[in-house]
Amino acid sequence: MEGRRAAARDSDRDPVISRRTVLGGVLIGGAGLADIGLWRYRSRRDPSLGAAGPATEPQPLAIPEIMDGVLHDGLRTYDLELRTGVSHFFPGLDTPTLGINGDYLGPTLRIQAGSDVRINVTNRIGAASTLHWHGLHLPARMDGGPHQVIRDGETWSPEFTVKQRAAMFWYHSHMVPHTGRQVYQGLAGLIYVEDDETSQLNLPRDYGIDDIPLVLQDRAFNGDGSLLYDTGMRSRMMGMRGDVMLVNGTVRPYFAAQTDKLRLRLLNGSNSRFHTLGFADGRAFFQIGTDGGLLRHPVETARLTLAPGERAQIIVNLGDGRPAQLRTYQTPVSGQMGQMMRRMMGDDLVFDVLQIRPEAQRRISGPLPQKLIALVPPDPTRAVRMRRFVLRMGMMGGGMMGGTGSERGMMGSRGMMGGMRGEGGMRGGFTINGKEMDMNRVDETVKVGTSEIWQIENPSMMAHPFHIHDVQFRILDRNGAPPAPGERGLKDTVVVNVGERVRLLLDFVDYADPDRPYMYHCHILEHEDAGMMGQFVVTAR
Ligand SMILES: [Cu+2]
Repeated sequence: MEGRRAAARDSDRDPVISRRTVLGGVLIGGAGLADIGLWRYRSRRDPSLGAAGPATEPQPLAIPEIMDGVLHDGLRTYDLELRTGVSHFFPGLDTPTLGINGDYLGPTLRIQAGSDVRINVTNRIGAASTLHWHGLHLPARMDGGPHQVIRDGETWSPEFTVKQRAAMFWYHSHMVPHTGRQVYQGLAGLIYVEDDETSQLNLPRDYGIDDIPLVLQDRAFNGDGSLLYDTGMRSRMMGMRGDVMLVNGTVRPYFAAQTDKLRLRLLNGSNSRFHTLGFADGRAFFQIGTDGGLLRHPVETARLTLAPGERAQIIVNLGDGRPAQLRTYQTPVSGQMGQMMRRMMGDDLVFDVLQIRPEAQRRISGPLPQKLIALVPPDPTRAVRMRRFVLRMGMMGGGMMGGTGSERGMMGSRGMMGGMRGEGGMRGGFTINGKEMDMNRVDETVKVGTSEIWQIENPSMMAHPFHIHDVQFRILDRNGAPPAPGERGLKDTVVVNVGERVRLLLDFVDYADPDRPYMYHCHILEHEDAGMMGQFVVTAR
């Protein structure tokens, strides 16, 4: 679905104003090309195709194939192949893409918790890549991070035990400094972990029927239909953004619901754009899960913000039989500077995500359980130490929101136009604790069997989603205040807003390996590629 501006203030200059219709009292439009933002990305389409591009008819939502693997040598075995492909996001236009066992994205791996698995990953994309199991707790050498490179033509076969609560995880390329480009082109897929505790709950669980995965990705396109991935300074700094929303690779999807409740498993699979979700008719829904598991209780809400890398599970009630339009809204930002940055980033675009069409005959799902899973509140007293992580952006994005004198001094020494590395090729700017990512440097060493508090601080001018490999952590507080109810579950990615200090509690329960590091990084992929990443090892006590 084409992005549109949240405000209609420029509608009279909008060449596609005639496409706008009123649905559920909310202005829905095909805008996206009419651009007033200073730096906003927009697709470059062939003018003969019309201003909003060729695809304006709703398409059935694509559901990724589910893959249960086969038992082989006592291991549940999954075969994945990274491929080049051609996708048809718009009728009559070929889009070269990357996919896993297909043209774009990959199958959903369904795994029972406790299983021993082997995943054979064969790379046939013509370039080196990796596949990282985002959110899974496993040995560092199985993690699929930047140290587990799979060269073109090779197969990598990690084996590990799945030690998770039931949740939706995902896998994606982690091929620094090309992670942003490879994920953008399609190297990502989902993992469903099931367990007995969650399976006993009365929750929708028919994959593709009432348990629906939704991978949200904004993309920009060139006039010939190819993906537009920009490596210029602006996309390095703000992260790559587009004006077309793909949901499981579908432009403007609809879904015919056969049940009166839907469980939506949402992944923000965008490179950099935050998505704040809600329904056009204002209906509330229940959040039941976070990144790494279910919540203790359903949390009723009308809005949910997901940063890149974050997941959530929600239950939508369709008992009234009315169509429900899932869409995005502006993500709240604070202060005038935040507003200005948002305009510059094109962050005032909002999107239709999914049109849900309840069928006349619907299966009754029964009441939503009031209690979900057992989850004890995090206990910070068991932490043996605290570590600080200060996220900083170079150029105009850093150091202007406070921080210590020495931090400002460091900014000054880099200069306002220090340049950046990553695909853009330049260096400087994106740091954690003043350091850019270095594959040959271990930044932190933690002891197995201990718990720690990690305090993530953001003195930069943008919110950053901080992702930590190896662990599912808990959020203790944000600037001293307890986390929102929807964040009180297991997390592997946490938003650190401008000026915030977020404290996390991490348990390092096993898998000591002094030689192979895990990563922690910003999940804005262009920031990660530019150096906002560090490495830690877990060592024996
Ligand atoms: Cu970032």
